[in-house]
Amino acid sequence: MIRFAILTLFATTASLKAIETKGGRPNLLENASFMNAMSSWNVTSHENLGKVALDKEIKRGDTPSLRITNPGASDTFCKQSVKVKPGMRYRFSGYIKTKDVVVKGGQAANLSLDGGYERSPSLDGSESWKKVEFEFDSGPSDTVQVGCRLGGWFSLTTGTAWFDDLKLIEVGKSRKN
Ligand SMILES: [Ca+2]
Repeated sequence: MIRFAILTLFATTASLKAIETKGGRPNLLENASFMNAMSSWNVTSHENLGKVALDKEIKRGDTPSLRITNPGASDTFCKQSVKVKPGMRYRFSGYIKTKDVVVKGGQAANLSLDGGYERSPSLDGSESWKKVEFEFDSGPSDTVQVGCRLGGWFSLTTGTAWFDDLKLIEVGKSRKN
């Protein structure tokens, strides 16, 4: 009975993965649409001001979205560690919706690569779902951290942003080589 349960769980996980990778290159992110709550995602927030939660009402598709709220000016980053190949180029895309986002500096709601300034276009104000994306090079790294961000380096932001249906794919060799 236990063995059957484990096999069933495995089969379910495998089929969810298949859905996420449907249509083109494999999505390197785990739990990219927040179907498994906060599994694989970790939160950092400047002065611990940000609040991160799943939203079952405002979402894309059947699974919840991720909601980040900065009640005070903060940089809140919900990110995941992903194994990559050195010297390759990657594209990170996803959907963002905003409400009352006010920037105290450069960056509003965006998708970000940790450890620098590489990020998607950022959205402020109150906007409906919009797709954003950017490409980056892995350089010498074999692991990167990417994720959903309200704020940025030296950029503190207030308001609420929702994130959903994220995708990280390999697009080819780095153009920097
Ligand atoms: Ca979702």
